[in-house]
Amino acid sequence: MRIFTNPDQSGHNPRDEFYRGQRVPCFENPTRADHVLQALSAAGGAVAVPTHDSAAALAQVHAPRYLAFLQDAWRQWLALDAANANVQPFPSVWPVRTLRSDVEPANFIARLGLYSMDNGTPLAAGTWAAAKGGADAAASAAQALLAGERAAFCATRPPGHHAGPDFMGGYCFLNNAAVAAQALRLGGAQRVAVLDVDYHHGNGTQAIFYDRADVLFVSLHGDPLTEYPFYLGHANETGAGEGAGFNLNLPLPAGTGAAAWLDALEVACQCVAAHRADALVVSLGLDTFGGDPIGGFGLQQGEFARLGARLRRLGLPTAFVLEGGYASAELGHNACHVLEGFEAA
Ligand code: SP5
Ligand code: ZN
Repeated sequence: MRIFTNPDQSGHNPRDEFYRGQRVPCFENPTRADHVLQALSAAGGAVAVPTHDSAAALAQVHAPRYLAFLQDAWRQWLALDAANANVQPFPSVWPVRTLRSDVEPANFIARLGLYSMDNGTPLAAGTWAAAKGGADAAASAAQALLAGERAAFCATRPPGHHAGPDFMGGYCFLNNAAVAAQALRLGGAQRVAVLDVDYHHGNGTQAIFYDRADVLFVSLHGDPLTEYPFYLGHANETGAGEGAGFNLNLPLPAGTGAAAWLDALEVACQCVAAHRADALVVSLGLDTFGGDPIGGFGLQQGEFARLGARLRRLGLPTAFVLEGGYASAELGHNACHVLEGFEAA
């Protein structure tokens, strides 16, 4: 299977994030992609740099003013004060209910709040290049499938599934899975399914496709009543307008073990099969691993192999996109187990 890297991933390297009022080193860091790449290439994956530009798909899944902001944000931050090169900007105010989000403020931190869903998604000097490189990897995986390859894997970071039409959040900036799905549509796929197995609900992907019937979104994740992203991911979110019936959420309580998780996976896969899609995009979060520092499920290597094998049985051209997973040292092995399960089935 072709493994697309993101040559610019390590430029997104913010120092720390907030955790219970303290600053702690970022869970989402460059070592993650290094571990995944090392393990997948050791297992015989054909490593390749991105071959396609994601610009056309990006313009259809994200708002122009959000893309313009993200691309220029670090320059704007430095323009406030050259000493900001060593300072992380964080939003501190957000346009919640009753406040206006249609007017872009002139103040940089206010603009950062407008385009963020949380204060847990730090920007760095290389954020745009890294996010764009990941989106290009996703577009390249889509092209590989359109050219007839059975599957492709994007070993990229930062992740993408929390990034919505016009906001960043949950360590995500550009929605790689949505880019892959949209690139498949642009390349002629009539129907696409996105299956999100990250521990956290893929609120951004859901939002991007919520009123569309051509892209099905199915997710199994920690119950948002207690788990990030908290404000989306409930079972009664089923799609709107043309997209009614094309969104399926399977929230599971924190602490859910392998058996119940595999049962939910079966429900999710049957929904994907019923969509009669031309291609599948898997938002592959590995923070469902029992040893993950921020996820609350207990999956082990065997379940990752079973996940891969079950996905294979769907019989669809499949693009895997790495999302979360923060047990860095084990991340590569867990990714390998998914792909070995897929390739052995
Ligand atoms: C892509 C992805 O997995 N994003 C996750 C973003 C989660 N951000 C909030 C992290 C808060 C950490 N909470 C730790 C709870 C430990 N019990
Ligand atoms: Zn996650």
